[in-house]
Amino acid sequence: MPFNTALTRKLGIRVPIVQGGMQWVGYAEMAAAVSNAGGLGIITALTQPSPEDLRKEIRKCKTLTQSPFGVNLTLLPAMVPPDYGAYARVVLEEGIRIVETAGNSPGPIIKQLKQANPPCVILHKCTTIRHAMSAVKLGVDFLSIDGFECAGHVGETDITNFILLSRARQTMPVPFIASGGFADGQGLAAALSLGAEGINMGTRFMCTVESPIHNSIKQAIVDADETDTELVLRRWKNTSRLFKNKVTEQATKIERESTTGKFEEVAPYVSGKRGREVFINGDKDYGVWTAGQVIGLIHDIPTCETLISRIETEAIETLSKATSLIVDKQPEPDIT
Ligand code: FMN
Repeated sequence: MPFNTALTRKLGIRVPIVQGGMQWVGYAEMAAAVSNAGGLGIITALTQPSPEDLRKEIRKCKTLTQSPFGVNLTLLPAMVPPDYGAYARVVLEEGIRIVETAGNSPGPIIKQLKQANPPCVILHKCTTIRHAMSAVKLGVDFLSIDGFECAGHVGETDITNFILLSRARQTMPVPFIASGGFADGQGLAAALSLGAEGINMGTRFMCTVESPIHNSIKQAIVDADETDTELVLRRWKNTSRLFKNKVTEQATKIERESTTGKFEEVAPYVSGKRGREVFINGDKDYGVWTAGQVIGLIHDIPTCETLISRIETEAIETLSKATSLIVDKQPEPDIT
């Protein structure tokens, strides 16, 4: 039974589930598996070393799925920033018309993507209502509201989705999806109840058969519980939620104890290169890697097809059950 929300209609997908951009995970195989299962798969642009490599990855994805898929462009502060404009140009030249944007100052990129004919549908990630409002002014089509539970860049305000989603419903003039902490159909039903048009999942998709990371890391997620993440880099106002391991323990110790407060002291511990190695060598303590509190809800490694159909069924059952709680007449009390 297909869902009918603003998200499914706009993107032409069956189930209102987006696979969020994931550095070193969001390759063509991952995106295609999600899209083939009825959700929206997303290739992560910066996982590709150059815009031309992104072109190849997009072309590969087209051979793996006939269904719509998108590209994530994450704009993060860097000493030598990537040529975002060139990545965006490739996205447009390859006919991609769904883009997930995230990070700082997305104005110029959104403008470039919106000038295409037809213009791109933009899903923009925000962790605060203030940022969401700025994104609305830039003309985004959907806000992807990332609660404090989420994996990766949680922002600095620590507001969880229970508040953020309702604030978005109360104040946002554009539709939104819920991101952070979702793994099952009960979560999807809750997000829809709070006014979202669908959900975005990252960590849950890392832990699927098609996710291109070492099986030991998927097993580490299955074995973990919701307390096994750690917030790192708050001191530098770049807070990231990571899987708690030996390296995050060392990094947070330096963060607490450093007398200089120089980022250089912690930089070797939070290196993205070592994080990438973790996914290849399967050693969960080799470097830092991103995961959300939702690891506590993940107990298996299904295919994307199995996962998405299960979420679909659970959401339908949950929403029907909720409807059945409304009755014509107040029942007799259980306690006599
Ligand atoms: N979000 C981005 O916008 N850009 C990224 O490069 C990115 N990399 C991620 C890498 C990993 C391994 C994970 C788990 C998440 C990443 N995210 C990134 C965040 C996800 O797109 C998504 O917003 C987040 O995972 C939602 O929270 P959840 O993990 O609780 O589902």
